[in-house]
Amino acid sequence: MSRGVFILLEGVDRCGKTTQVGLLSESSVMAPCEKMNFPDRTTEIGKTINSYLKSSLDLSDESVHLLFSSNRWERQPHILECLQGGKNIVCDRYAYSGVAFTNSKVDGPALDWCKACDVGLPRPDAILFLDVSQSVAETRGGFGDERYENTTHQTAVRKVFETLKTEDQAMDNAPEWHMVDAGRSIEEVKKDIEEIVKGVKERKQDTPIGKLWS
Ligand code: T5A
Ligand code: NA
Repeated sequence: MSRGVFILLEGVDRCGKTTQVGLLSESSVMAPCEKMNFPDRTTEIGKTINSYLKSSLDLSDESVHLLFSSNRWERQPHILECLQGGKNIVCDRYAYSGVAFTNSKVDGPALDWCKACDVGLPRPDAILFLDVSQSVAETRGGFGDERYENTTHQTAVRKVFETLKTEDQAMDNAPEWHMVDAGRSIEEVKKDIEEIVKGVKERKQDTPIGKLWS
């Protein structure tokens, strides 16, 4: 039996990740599929993260970064169980958002420090980066409601994602990166994503499960 594949959707706020994660998880291409998202606001750690994002709690940059990472580690056993059991995973944000949103802060922690706490997590097989211009993202529903949703920070976040992509592309064992033009209709983006995922399954489902950034 082949293992499940681990597909990660990343991007700036309001790029349409949650919409596309939902559609992909229901697509026959991914069956059987488990849908995940980070932060997972349902756990005790996730509730603290939620208070921070809603600005009802203040934490140092380092402290909240480690909580976001811990929120992924608490799901590590379940992720491995799914993949080993032949279940595909589609995930809405992961360590890449973790590093991008912290390192992009003014005088934020260094890139290597940000990456260190996520080294060794289950490695996604592919990252589908939903690429949408900042001006389009800001016209979409709800932008500006949470802590990081302002133009300056989002622009800095994009730059860190670019750096992470470049670093991954220089590594032997890293997820595949696919840039998806997310400025199109929901249906067009969905079709593109399904085609990419078919290829990822063919290439990855008979390879060992990897560890992130190692
Ligand atoms: N964060 C996260 C960290 O700092 N560290 C970490 O380690 C992690 C994991 C919350 C914040 O946490 C930060 C990053 C975030 O700032 P979240 O819970 O994922 O992260 O919440 P959001 O990212 O805020 O989710 P978004 O609001 O960004 O939205 P999505 O998922 O990108 O977009 P979606 O699908 O909800 O769509 C937004 C709107 O656009 C419409 C939708 O209907 C919706 O109204 N839409 C489209 N409209 C036109 N054309 C399309 N193609 C469209 N696709 C969707
Ligand atoms: Na957001």
